[in-house]
Amino acid sequence: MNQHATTSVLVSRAGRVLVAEIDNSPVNALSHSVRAGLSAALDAFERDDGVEAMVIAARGKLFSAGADITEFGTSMQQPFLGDIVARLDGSRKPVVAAISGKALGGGLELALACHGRIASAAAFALPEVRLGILPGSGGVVRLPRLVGVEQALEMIAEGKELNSPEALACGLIDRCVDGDLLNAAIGYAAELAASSDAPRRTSALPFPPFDEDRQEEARKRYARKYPGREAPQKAVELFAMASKTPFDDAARREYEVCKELLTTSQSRALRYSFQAEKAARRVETVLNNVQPREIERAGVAGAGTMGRGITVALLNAGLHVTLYGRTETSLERAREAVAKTYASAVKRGRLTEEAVNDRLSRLTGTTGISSMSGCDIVVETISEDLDAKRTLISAIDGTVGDDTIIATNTSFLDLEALASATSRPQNFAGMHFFNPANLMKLVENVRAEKSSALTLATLAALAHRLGKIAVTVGPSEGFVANRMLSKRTREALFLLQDGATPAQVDRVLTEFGFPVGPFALADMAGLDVLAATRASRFDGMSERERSADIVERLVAAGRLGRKSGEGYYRYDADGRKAEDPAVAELLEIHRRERGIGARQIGDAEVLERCLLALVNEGANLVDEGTAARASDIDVVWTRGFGFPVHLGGPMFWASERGLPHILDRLRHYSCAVGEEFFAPSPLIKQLAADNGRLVG
Ligand code: 3H9
Repeated sequence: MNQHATTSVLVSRAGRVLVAEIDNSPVNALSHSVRAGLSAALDAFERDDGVEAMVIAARGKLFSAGADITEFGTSMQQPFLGDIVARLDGSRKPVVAAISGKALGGGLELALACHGRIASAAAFALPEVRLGILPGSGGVVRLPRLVGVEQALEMIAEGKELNSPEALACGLIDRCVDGDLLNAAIGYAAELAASSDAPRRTSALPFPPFDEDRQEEARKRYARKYPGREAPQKAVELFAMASKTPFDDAARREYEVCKELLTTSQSRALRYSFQAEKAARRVETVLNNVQPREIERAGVAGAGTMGRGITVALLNAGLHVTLYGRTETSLERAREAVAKTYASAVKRGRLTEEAVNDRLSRLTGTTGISSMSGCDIVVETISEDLDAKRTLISAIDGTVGDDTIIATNTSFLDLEALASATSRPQNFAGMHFFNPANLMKLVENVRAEKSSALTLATLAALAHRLGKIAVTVGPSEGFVANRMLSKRTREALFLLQDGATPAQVDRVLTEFGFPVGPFALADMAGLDVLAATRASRFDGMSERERSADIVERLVAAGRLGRKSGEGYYRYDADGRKAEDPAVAELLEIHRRERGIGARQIGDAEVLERCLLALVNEGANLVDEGTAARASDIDVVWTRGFGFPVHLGGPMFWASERGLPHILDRLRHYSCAVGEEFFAPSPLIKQLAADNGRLVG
């Protein structure tokens, strides 16, 4: 092939087919240089009578990640993606998209405007909604014409991803190939050119019916599933409009809506979150050109709930796993739990039997710690008992190779006390998973005093490989996640003392957007567990905090949370919760004994106190360097505790309100609740004085 490069697109000829390959590492984003390259390729294609068809393909690991997110908010340079897409659609000669890896957002829109789509094993999605926007270059007006309204809505309003067989089955692509994609695409393009039929334009297909009942049903569904989110609702509106509007007018409206959505605070928050997650992955030490170590064999020491979840996560990522359990019985139970997780994935159509067999074939169980000897990493994950952990870690240290990394999945123990149980403190760090570890996206990687850059880089890379977002934090009691959570929990308890009810606090926070309120969450975690945590922190607690012994009283009354059918709430046999007058009475007695008069507390105060408790502690964590950057805090809260991502996270939320206002409110609650709980963080004081922001 005779090849020349125009900007970020390589153009070549294969017989009478022009081949344009996008080449814009790392993800073939449709940056200006790509758009200019595609435009030039189209010029050549239209001009040259010697070519009768064109293929758009891509170099690298994926077809295209879509519009270049870094260009959002800048003045976009022509040619626009919409112009290119319109030219493709209208071409009198056929164009085929050859899709490998992933076609996302604008990348998929490019393919939708072609006259044929052929793919190897790939994934297809319009994830714009995750950025608070909607497709703006024909995704909304074209996709439903190919795959129907329901499938298109799921993809556009929810960001659902399809794989190649699914895309083939619903008509999104025309062909799927196992072998050489580019050659197959060239052959397909030549076939289309040889046909006497005019190129098949998606725009010429009818928009499927979308009647008012279905619109209403979709609106309600998304209001339930994505409360407070604007873009999914807008998607329904756009579909309704496109179903009764000529194609070109509808395409123009789609673009306008995309631009309008870009200016909303939700989109700003969601785009900020995307950048925050990207930043979190940049462990400072990794920036010093440290290449992470290859990890293929992992050990999991501890076969309890966390160990099982971590095992599944590692197996899913293609690793070989040796799972250590103390007894054959515990190991057997863990094996059954892992198999059950996979059986349910098969039942839900998420995994094939073959894929499960492959995963299970990579799992070895053992009751002998010496079986860990060949592991590249061992994650210790037994219960939070310092001595027991030290003993196990020391045994692991004695059996594995010198380079092996040992990570501990502790959520609050002193890392140095654990590191000192090894002869390799440089190869030791915390890796704090959240339950259920195979599903929860967040991992806190915790730097111990002597953890090497290589160790931290390797843990960050491993978390990424597991499909998780890792935030690397410094040691501190509870690290970032649990330290902040404990402050919110404390404030929620104070609110109960002051007169709020568990149901009110939970309702206010779920209305704000948290999936679950603090008291329902406490019932899930187990009140005995929380009482034990409070007991372990008792010495460091203030008088007021000690006196808020509501959890202890509930536990003494036999209310352990969901597992005993009673906690802050009462649960029926189906697990449905209801308020319990016995809890109201227990709170009343508690207040009487403490001499606290209950008062009516407004919802606004409940919300403000819970959020400010987070914001202030988050700022302290940044100030003292436990969190490397304020945006890491937001990643922890959006990914770990369901802080509504369209509000950015506590640091973004505070920055949007303005730090002078936040400082004002902290001072207000310092007086009303107690100086020691709301004493403004020095960082907030300083930023308020400078009119600065914590993030964004
Ligand atoms: C859109 O298309 C709008 C249209 O409708 C048109 C409107 C008019 N742009 O995640 P990775 C960076 S909206 C710029 O580590 P992976 C990423 O930040 C767009 N940069 O790799 C990272 O940079 P760094 C809709 C992007 O293999 C590097 O590439 N598309 C973009 O784990 C490597 O990424 C999306 O929302 C981008 N579009 O995953 C796709 N995408 O090295 C969002 C990535 O400096 N992206 N980068 O940190 C993704 O889902 C994943 O990044 C992807 C690769 C699956 C592509």
